[in-house]
Amino acid sequence: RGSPPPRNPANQLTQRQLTNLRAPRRREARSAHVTSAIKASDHAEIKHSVSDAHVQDQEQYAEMYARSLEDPNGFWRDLAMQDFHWETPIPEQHHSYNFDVRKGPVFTEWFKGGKTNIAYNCLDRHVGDGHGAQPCFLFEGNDVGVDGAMSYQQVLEEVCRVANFLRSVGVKKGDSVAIYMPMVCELPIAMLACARIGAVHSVVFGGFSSDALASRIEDCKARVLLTCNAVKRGPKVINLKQIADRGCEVAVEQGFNVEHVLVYANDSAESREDTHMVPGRDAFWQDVIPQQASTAEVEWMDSEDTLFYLYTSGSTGKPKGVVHSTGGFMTYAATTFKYVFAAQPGDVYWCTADCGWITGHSYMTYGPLLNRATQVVFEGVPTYPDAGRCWQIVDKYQVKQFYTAPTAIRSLMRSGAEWVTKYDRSSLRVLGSVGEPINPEAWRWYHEVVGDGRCPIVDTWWQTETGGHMITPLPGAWSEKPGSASLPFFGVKPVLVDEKGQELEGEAEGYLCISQSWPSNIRTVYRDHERYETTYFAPFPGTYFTGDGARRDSDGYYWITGRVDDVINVSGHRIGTAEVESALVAHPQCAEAAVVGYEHPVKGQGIWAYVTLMEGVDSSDSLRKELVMSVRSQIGAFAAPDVIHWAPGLPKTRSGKIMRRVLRKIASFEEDQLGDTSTLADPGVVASLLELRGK
Ligand code: 6R9
Repeated sequence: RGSPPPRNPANQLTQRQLTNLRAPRRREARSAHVTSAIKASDHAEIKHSVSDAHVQDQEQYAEMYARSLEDPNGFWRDLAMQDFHWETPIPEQHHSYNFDVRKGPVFTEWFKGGKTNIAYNCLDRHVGDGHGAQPCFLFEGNDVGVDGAMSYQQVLEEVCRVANFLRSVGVKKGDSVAIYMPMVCELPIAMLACARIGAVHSVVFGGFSSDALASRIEDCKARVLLTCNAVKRGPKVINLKQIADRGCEVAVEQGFNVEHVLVYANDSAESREDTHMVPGRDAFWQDVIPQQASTAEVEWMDSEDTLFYLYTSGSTGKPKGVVHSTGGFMTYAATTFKYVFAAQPGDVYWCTADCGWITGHSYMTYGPLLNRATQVVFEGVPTYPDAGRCWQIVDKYQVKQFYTAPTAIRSLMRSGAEWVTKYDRSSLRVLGSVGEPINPEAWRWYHEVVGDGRCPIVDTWWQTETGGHMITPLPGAWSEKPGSASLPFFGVKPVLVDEKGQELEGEAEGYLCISQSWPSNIRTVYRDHERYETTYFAPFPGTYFTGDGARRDSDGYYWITGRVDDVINVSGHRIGTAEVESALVAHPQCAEAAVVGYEHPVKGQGIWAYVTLMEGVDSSDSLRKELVMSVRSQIGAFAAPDVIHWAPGLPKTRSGKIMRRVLRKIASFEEDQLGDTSTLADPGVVASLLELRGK
């Protein structure tokens, strides 16, 4: 294994790769240099006052927070009963859990015995209260001028029709349904239709490849797939149906058969006549859904019945199917939405996330509708047709709360303030950030340019596994510090621990864990409860381990320092290094691969792949492209490595473990800080990697 040091010019990093690397690097929010930059800004506090916020000051918060930890059973029962319809009321005692692996199996129950339905609470409840005519979705297409609106009444009727269709093809409570769609209103409608009949949705982000789709379909055994013929993203047309068809074929090769495919015809991207349909399996949404009845019986669900699976990447192995249940998720998503966005019924809210990720579940589909918001559904990308698109949409719909990822802020920031200031943003009240640490520079631009210094920034830290916001400012309730997620939400008890699991008090930096159950914590990993326990509960017994590091300052504010495991966060997308490595090694000429993250000026982190070729194989630009292609086809374009670094050998310990720390230092041009390399089996490897990287 391993080829001799390559000699041709193609071996070095390409000019393009180098140009990407040489872009100014931001160290503020990560790595060792970070702490001092952050520390210096500890005192740069900004305080807003928000007249209609639900929590007015830190005193009120402290009181509610204390009760939420002391009496979780009562605190959350009161909120859940007061805000939602329960067909069977929640029993007085409804909550129990065990987070301690030493004391037996880990489990969580909230509102157990209460029966409800989340789709009913999102739609029927508001329509029944006389709000049927209120706009529910404001659709903004990829191309300027393509738009539309749907009222709560219309969404309810469409959800019922889709629910009836699903029932007509045999979907019952507890069955899995896969959804692979772009950001059109029919995507949240499809999710709500599943929830209405008790089917478990598994949404697969539209950027995933056919292989990734197939493995998710196969893992959750979804016999029904809802998809779309095509979508326009900026100037590009993406043929989703072709990818979905291939995904179904791959599933069949793995022994699993998708029986029904419902295809929403997105005529603005591709005409129906051009869409390939499989007779007996496929039907167009527009042909079969209008024929269904516009009312459908609700399936009353026990609070602990599963609402959805969402696959997410971890440090090792294949993606995990994160399981969320009905009542806890509903209550927590709705309550966080209300408090964190200072939301009032009827507010116009816009989250740029895709429903394929958790943010699109909690803060697109469910949280806003549970609070009767009117929300913008945007099919396109923030930079098309130009860098002013987001602010044009904010202006057009008079958006009050805007929620996006730091990567989008950084990319828009580069285009200049004039794209922002030419539009009216006076409707904005709260600006949110999610997905990765926001560097103070981007924070200030967001605050000063986008929000004219008027709007609080809610930097919300949370995860697929947590179901909702965990550490976040509440608008106006306390001062914000650029780059800090600040304080825990109700019911959340963060702890910082050292490597030995010792809890650290006061000002400290360590591994971030959560020591009490909150209503929407992950219930299990689908079909792998053991993996659930070993990943989240075994590392620091008695707590849920987040995989993130954090620092707590003298005011008790938390500063998330990023993942401490082998997960890379590219533009807010979680990518497991092991997944990318296995996609690279699947190429017949690749002997070994090791992937690390490095700082990227726009994406937050980029993907740097070290590749060792098979004996006798020469590196070349075309091989580089094939390797990138291999990742695109097995995972998706968003996981494509930014850098392929030819590696005659990888730095390993004598026991054969790859020293990723060394690879990270080389990728960040910090070879002066390699640290102790004396345990390397072959110390010469480092020099040859540096030579092949260039200066
Ligand atoms: C919601 C979501 C989770 C990981 C998480 C952390 C990072 C998310 C953040 C943040 C710093 C924030 N993350 N929000 N880091 N500040 N405000 O993104 O879920 O896709 O599961 O990613 O994202 O590293 O562990 P998910």
